[in-house]
Amino acid sequence: MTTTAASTRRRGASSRTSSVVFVSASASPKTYHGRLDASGKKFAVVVARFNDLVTKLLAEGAVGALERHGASPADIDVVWVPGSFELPVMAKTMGNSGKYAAIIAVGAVVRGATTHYEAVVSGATSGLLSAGLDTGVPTIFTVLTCDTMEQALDRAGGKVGNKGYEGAVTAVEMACLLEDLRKEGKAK
Ligand code: INI
Repeated sequence: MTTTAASTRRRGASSRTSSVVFVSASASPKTYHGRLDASGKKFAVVVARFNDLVTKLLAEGAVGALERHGASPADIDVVWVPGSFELPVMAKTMGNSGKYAAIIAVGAVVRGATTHYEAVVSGATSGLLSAGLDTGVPTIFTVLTCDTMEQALDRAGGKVGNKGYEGAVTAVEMACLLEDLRKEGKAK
């Protein structure tokens, strides 16, 4: 927007109050939005086997979303680990391979079924955050943390959608954003 003495007057200010003319630069910021194009990129879906009634559905949702956005099935690796606590080490080591545009970590921790709910949740949460930060590979947190199995199933293709699908869309968006920024030397 350009501010001139005339426009200041139109807004009701006296022309005597200011003799300064402000002219702002008209260039607009360059804005980046992640495209949703998974073609030509490799993705890993790392899935916890614990509560696999739920995680199988989340993983299917994730793979479905990747393919729907253009990923070739041959470019998707699905790796099963014992539980959510094991997700971070796998995400980190696979991320370090440099092969993947993003990693989707899938798990389901259900409070009712365990006394070490907090330990598993906090290990998975902080571990996956560190994995992403350490590798620079978007590491998507698709670990359900629910009070009951019913709540988990609701989020695995039930009435609250499929969080695996949503996680994979986030992965594609982040992968495309980083690709675009790296092309311009704006991200490493
Ligand atoms: N792992 C889960 O992914 N979800 C759970 O609900 C869960 N519970 O209930 O204990 C769980 N435990 C296993 C854990 O992730 C590790 O595999 C185990 O502690 C060995 O490191």
